[in-house]
Amino acid sequence: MDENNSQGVLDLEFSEWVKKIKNGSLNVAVIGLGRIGLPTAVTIAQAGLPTVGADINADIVKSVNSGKPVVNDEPGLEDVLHKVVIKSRKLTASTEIGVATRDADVIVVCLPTPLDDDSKKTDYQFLLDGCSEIAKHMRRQSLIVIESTVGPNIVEEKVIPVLEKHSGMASGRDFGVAACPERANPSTIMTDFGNIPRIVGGINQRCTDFVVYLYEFVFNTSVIPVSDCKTANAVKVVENVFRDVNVAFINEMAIFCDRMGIDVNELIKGCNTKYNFIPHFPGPGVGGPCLPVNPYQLLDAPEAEDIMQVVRAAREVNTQMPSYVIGILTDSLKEIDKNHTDVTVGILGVSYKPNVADVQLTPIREIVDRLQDMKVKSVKIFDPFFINTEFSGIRTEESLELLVMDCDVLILGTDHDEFLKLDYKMIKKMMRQQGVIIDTRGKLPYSDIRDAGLIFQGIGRQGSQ
Ligand code: SAJ
Repeated sequence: MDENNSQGVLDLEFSEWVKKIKNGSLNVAVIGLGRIGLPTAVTIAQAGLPTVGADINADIVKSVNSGKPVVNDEPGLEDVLHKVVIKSRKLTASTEIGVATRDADVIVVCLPTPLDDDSKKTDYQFLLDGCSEIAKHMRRQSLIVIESTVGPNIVEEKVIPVLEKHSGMASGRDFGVAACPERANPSTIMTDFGNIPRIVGGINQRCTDFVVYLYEFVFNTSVIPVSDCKTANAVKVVENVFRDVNVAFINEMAIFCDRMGIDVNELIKGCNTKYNFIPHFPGPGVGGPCLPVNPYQLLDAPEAEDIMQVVRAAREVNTQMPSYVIGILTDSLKEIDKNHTDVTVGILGVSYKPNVADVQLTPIREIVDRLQDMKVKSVKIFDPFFINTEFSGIRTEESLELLVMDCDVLILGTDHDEFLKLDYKMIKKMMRQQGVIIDTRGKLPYSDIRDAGLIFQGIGRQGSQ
């Protein structure tokens, strides 16, 4: 066969595909070496497959080729990266997508699909630009796997047309496509790969079957085949929208509890004695790279235009929770007869979820911004994962003590383990007169707080006796 028609992997019999994987001669490219792409690339290389990563960021490429990750808050990543770059030399990285894809049999795409905060529309430009570059260099009969989280309609309606347009090839006939959206969680990615099943849907059965086998081999987890790309992508966004809706539900129940004088923690505990109740917990809003983004990817689909009221309402509820926290603060200041311009507010924790160093779309940012807009006397921040850094224009404190000193109000923004066992008698001494503690996570011991002579407030906690 001439160069253009040299046999590609999709020409192989399934048994030959299996053999190529087992003997480590399947060449893989991973496009995008970020939170998901780098752990993905090192795991593929660790399975013995020659892997070339590509990233637009030269610093990332340089650090990968030196065997060191730029971001080192993924346990287990550095060891494997060092092994596959320095020892087995199965992984190299380049800033050129063409370099990564020109010899690749399989091209795994892990490019970002961020939410544009103003328009609430997902920005697919990074993904589509990457795919047009891949298209210019990819080999005939290569297999493209989209791992980026996209709306259910995006691979079929946007990605495949770009790949066809810039390659001059036809999907199905000349190259294969499958969707295998990532499901690993920031900070536990390397272990999640082996623990969380993967969902794979291809443009035809051959693509699905080939990717199912490859991902079972590489990630050593169960891989569930589904009918097509849109089904695989729908699974990913729907499982997270389900979570966003449930969080919104319990947030609204917490507001109801405040009006009723019921302790929402007691309510949840009671409901959870029923076998089919799934507990979720009220908070100051929903942050992170997934839950605040995935609903809009669902709502972006034209087919969602006149439906999905529940999904829309859930977003409304969750995005107004920072305002609800500010309302609790202003009510508390009335209770202690203090004007907000005279008070210093301390924020305990800014990460979007506990025990991680990640402020992506954290709801605490809106709370801090609102406090500054209100012109409170001063806002102080302490987060053990962000010591002496800048957050919303404020330099974070170096210690909990420096935060608490002379504060009138403390707001628990993130339930980091460090904040769950505080000495409230000490805190009472360090705060100004009649200190207030606002627990936005329902995790603090309200009786200890009250016994120490501090005022306790929370979301849905008016009924806490
Ligand atoms: N949240 C609540 N109440 C809850 C649960 C979550 O307010 O009952 C808030 C959290 O504080 C956070 C946001 O929602 O701000 C998201 O929380 P999350 O636990 O869902 O954390 P994420 O964003 O890291 O979610 C990821 C998701 N994984 C992927 O999309 C690959 C999610 O599906 C997982 O359930 C979650 O990790 C996990 O289990 O750790």
